Amino acid sequence: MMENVVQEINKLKKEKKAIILAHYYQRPEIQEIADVVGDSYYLSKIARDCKEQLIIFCGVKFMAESAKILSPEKTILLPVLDAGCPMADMADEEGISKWKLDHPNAAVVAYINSSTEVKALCDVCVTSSSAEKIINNIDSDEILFLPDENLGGYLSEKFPSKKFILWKGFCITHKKVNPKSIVAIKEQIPDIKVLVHPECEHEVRSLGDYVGSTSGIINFATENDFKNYLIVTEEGILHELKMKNPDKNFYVPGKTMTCVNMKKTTLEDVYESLVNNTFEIKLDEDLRLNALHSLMRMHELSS
Ligand code: CIZ
Ligand code: SF4
Repeated sequence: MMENVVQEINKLKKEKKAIILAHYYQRPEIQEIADVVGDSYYLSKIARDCKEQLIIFCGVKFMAESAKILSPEKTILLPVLDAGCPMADMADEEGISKWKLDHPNAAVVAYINSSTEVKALCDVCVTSSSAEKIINNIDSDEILFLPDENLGGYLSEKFPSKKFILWKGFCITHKKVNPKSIVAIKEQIPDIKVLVHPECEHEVRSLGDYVGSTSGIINFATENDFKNYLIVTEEGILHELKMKNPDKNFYVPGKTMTCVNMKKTTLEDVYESLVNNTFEIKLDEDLRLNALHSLMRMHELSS
């Protein structure tokens, strides 16, 4: 059955001249059928620049919407309608509008994990792999950062001369890490390198030998010669890590970290999406234009 679906997907993809993009947090079998696997920054670039006019975006809604914002002429399909990001849902337009009134001189910086409506209210977007470079290029000394309090806290430590005011959102997957489980593994394997995503809480980040985005974590483990790594981010990333580093050992902190929303997309969903054009991302044009500015600035300030 499984092999059949893969064959059908590949056949339909050719017929329809489609490209399949997958985030590092997707299921291994989805990463395997994808044409490109990456983080949200890289995937947003590929979606914008690829020649294909039909994009199957295996990820969560804000990623597919970001692709649509940048490439309105392309058809963007999200195979699972309710693959969302709970963190993105933690920032609401009304609250942000009020926040902006309270801090009229601040630059409003949105993690790309936010809705299109919220992006439309912000000055610039960042991803975890591009945030430092972009914030370095922002003139303003006062920054309203949303929705992730942990990534914002991490960035505020990197830029002590800037004043960060943080929205109180968080990722439910990264919040679950128990720092004690990291300490316990370090006791068992003293030479292990701890690689942590900045969506983790401060106490967890402070135990990291390296803190960075998914692509940063993959690069760190691939470019260094250490043997053992503790990977403190969503487990989907292990697929790429093991493929690139078959001779290294990867561990997880206590319980496996799984994002339920990222795991919703199955091969059958991708197949259905190619057959039925489901689910097409459609955005109101005024809203899209209002959100476009912050994503274009992300690409400008990070290149
Ligand atoms: O930016 C992304 O793709 C996410 C959600 C995580 C990361 O660090 O790459
Ligand atoms: Fe959202 Fe966290 Fe899932 Fe990423 S891992 S999509 S931030 S809930």
